[in-house]
Amino acid sequence: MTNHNLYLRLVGDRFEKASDQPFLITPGRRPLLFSELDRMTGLIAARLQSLDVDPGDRVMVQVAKSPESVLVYLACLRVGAIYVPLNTAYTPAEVSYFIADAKPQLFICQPRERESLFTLPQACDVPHTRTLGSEGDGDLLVGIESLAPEVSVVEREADDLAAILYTSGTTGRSKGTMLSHHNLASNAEVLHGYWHWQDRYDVLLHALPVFHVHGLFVALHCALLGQSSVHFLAQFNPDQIIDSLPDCTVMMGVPTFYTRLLSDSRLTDQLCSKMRLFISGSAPLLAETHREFEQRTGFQILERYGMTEAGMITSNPYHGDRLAGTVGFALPGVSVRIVDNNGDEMPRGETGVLELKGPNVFKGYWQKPEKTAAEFRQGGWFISGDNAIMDQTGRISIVGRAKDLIISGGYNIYPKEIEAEIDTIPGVAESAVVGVPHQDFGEAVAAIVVKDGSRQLDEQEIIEPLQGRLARFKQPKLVFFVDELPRNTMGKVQKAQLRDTYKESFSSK
Ligand code: MLC
Ligand code: AMP
Repeated sequence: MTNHNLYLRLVGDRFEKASDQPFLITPGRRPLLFSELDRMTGLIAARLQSLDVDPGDRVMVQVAKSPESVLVYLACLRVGAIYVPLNTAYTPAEVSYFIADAKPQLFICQPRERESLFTLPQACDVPHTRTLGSEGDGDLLVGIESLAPEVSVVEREADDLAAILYTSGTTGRSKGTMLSHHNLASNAEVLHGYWHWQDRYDVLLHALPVFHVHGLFVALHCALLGQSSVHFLAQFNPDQIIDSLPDCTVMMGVPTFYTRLLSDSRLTDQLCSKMRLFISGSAPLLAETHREFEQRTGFQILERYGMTEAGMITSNPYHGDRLAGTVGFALPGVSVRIVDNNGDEMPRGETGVLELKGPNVFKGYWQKPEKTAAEFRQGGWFISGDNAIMDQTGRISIVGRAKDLIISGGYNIYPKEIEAEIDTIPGVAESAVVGVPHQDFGEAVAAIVVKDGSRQLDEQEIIEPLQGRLARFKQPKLVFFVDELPRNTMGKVQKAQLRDTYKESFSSK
């Protein structure tokens, strides 16, 4: 049998001759070298095995971005475990749901979170818990050097799962997106080719979080396939970005990265003299940002479109026009069509819902066969929930969302989840949550609340009870009180009308 383990494609024995080329360069720390990857992941694999992590077991992590966190991901692949990364902003209440759903064999959290997380009843059922800090501290790696490194790479079939990433749903509760070794390998290989990765030459500027598709798979897989050094920054910090840019050739970011860079006078074409490619995705890039960035630096940002369930789906071309406001063409091997509500294909140039098929499309939602079935049409087309137009040449523009979703600074927020929490607050009759334009985050969360008249309520009294229940980035940045919510004749809340009413809310602040 061919071993389809993604680890073999990404690392394997490819770096035996890499000598001392740095892989992850982290400010203030010794770089992690390519030549160390095999041994280090072998040691961590041995630690995972000593904690009874078997192939197919889930390893859930909620840890700071660090070279060690990447090594843990690769070691999980190596032993055939399923990697389940969580946003570090999630509260213990949110984490508790993920633990109950994924039932991990091992949960790894930040040292300072251990106390609060492990008072949760769900956490008590996890066979093993360990900690990992941003400097590689914590008990996961203690004494690791004395272990005999695992030398093998567990055999995996193409469809075996490599990772589960949680995405919220329109019904509120998050679903685990099951991604196979082949889903991830095929997408990585396509991107490496499509973006003309320059092996052993490119240097990647990486300031994204590593618990989502963008920072974890798109960025790191390209770097590993291309044996590229990576400036691995804990988060988006303008000073560190400005310091790193002169040494880098490729940057990947969400639109907020680009608008923040544009507001920094230190961003010049000279600073970018070694750069060859700026990539944007995860949220719509304003045409104005695209234009201003080109004027300032001479670079046309390459915008691509993707989602957790399918990795990258379309991309503007490397050579040829990178048109502002479009996300380019279906990637090689990926089929895209635009359909109406019945699944009938729309004529070119007309708006419909984007559907897709290909080796990148996920294996379904973890233990939710009905939810999975509902997202696929006959013939295996996955319904993206994004409204799009395809022109005569096959070029795609994303023009809105059929799904009720807010994208804020590249993070997805499902209104239903926030509304459900607000509706439990005494004095609230009902609420509607919408995304409204925000200069920094693209969209930000606004809550429109109807009181039940039983008590006085102000903005703080809505936000305060959400602390500890919802991650900060999901909490409303503005609250409005109204007598009633606008509804259509079917009784459905008119979110479009609310978005329109409050569209200037942040610009007037
Ligand atoms: C932070 N905050 C946010 C926020 N990020 N609020 C709304 N939306 C966000 N995205 C809040 C914090 O809770 C805090 O609130 C305040 O804003 C400042 O926080 P911060 O930590 O200083 O923010 P910062 O580090 O500047 O982070 C902003 C950011 C970050 C945009 C750089 O959110 C980010 O890196 N986003 C990228 C997300 C990403 O990788 N998405 C890819 C998904 S994959 P307070 O009240 O406490 O002050 C995907 C598929 C695909 O979508 O196609 O790629
Ligand atoms: P996620 O669920 O985090 O994977 O987010 C996926 C969603 O992000 C997609 O369904 C789109 O709505 C949105 N998205 C990703 N890239 C782009 C883009 N370039 N332009 C517009 N929306 C995007």
